[in-house]
Amino acid sequence: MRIPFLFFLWLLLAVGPAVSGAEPRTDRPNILLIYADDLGWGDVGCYGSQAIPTPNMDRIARAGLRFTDAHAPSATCTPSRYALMTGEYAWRRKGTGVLPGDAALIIEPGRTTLPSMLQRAGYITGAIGKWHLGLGTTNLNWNGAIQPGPLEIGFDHCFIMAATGDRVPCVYIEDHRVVGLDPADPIEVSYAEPIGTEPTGKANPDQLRIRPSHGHDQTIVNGISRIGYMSGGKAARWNDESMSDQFVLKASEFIRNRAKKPFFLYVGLHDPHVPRVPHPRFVGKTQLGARGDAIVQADAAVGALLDVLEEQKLTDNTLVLFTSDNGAVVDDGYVDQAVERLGTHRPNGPWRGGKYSKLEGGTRVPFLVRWPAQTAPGSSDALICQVDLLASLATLVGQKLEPGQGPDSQDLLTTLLGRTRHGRDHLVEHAQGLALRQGTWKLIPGSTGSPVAWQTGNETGNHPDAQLYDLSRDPGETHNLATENPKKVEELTALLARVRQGHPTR
Ligand code: NG6
Ligand code: CA
Repeated sequence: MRIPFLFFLWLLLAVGPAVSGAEPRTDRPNILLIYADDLGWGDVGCYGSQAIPTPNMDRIARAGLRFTDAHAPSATCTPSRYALMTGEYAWRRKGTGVLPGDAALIIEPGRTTLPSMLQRAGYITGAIGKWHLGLGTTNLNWNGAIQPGPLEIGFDHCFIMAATGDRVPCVYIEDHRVVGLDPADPIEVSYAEPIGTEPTGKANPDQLRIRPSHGHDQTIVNGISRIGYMSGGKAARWNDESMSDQFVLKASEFIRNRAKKPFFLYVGLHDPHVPRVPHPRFVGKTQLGARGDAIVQADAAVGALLDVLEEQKLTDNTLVLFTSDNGAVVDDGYVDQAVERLGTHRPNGPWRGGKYSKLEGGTRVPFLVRWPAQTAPGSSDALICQVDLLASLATLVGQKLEPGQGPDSQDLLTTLLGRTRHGRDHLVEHAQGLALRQGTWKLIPGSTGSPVAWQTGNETGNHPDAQLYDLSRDPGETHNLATENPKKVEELTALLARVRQGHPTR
């Protein structure tokens, strides 16, 4: 009896922690997920951009895999990030559209998320940069403890902006507190009524250094009018020019201070989202004005993070993922020379549409994967989506997902690591309304709604008639085959209806 008991004890000590996930396995890679904001497929050198130097993004591609048919889950930020974190298509849930800066957290604490799954696997997890998934519950007091937020859905640490660069409150939040807040100058935020006595872009255009082209005419912070009103918190307000450096600094600290555990670090870059206010050292680095220069700044941030991995001797065993939350937009609300100086540059590459669009440019984004210990360099045309990261990384770290967890997330680990070219069978693309990809077929059901997204000039893909494209022959979605091929339209319409009705895609 003694020997089996001792053997049992040994088994428990040796295997138990690995099974329960309490102790990290040393063979698991660190995971660095860099998520750019509004960066288009065609903006990156290794995807063919000639006008914007991106040597560091290209550096990831040189030693890794470059995906050409990878998608953000939606054509705007909040729903893409929601799906990335939860493994569920955002359009299944109400309230997952672009959020105001004072929105409540839209992911229920306790739910299985990308960070909570990795936490369970023994990872230390951090979120730095853009959040835009809401904070707190209703009527959040920005001067107290800001929760629930990232820390309640699986991150051990965070340093974030609440929403976007163009939305108030223009302050950083570290864990549960606004950074640098003077209690004598409390912050108030409103998206309904003007608040306090601060100048607005609408009433005081003379005080602006960048004019809005549409919207963006409320409280002025750092010479730029934003969406929403805020008052107070003067000492805590961010400086747009140093935002990228600030995120790099915090992300670098996180990597350097990691405990003896593998880490998962999510870095939401702000660039090249509006307002585009790169640090002076990047101004004029391209001929494209602020948008091009902001991409050079994003590239420098990527380079700085890769350098920290190098310095910490973590390059070989860190899985680096680099992608963007939606396609590109040129005029997204400020007059910043992006339109005038675009020249022949095509921010969305060969794809039609862009941010806000059901056409390919809405969601087809750069997607790079590097893990020198495991991936051979190359490129892949497999159809993949960021919603798949939850299930794929769960497999990587040996975590099981129950059927309801990450219901739309498919395990494409072998695809991500370049061991197969096989990706998804089909994917729902989401902007205002849905579209469906299956193989190289693309269906956009007939829809009302504007053909162009506000004053951005980006085509939305809305049209009263159904559109059917064969991307293998017509990547630019110019030749509608719907009348020629009604059977295909019917087949894809039925498949979209099944997925929409909750047919699990995992
Ligand atoms: C739009 C804003 C746009 C941008 C976008 C969200 C106006 C007129 N336009 O409503 O500037 O902020 O929301 O972008 O307000 S995202 O990348 O966060 O989805
Ligand atoms: Ca975005």
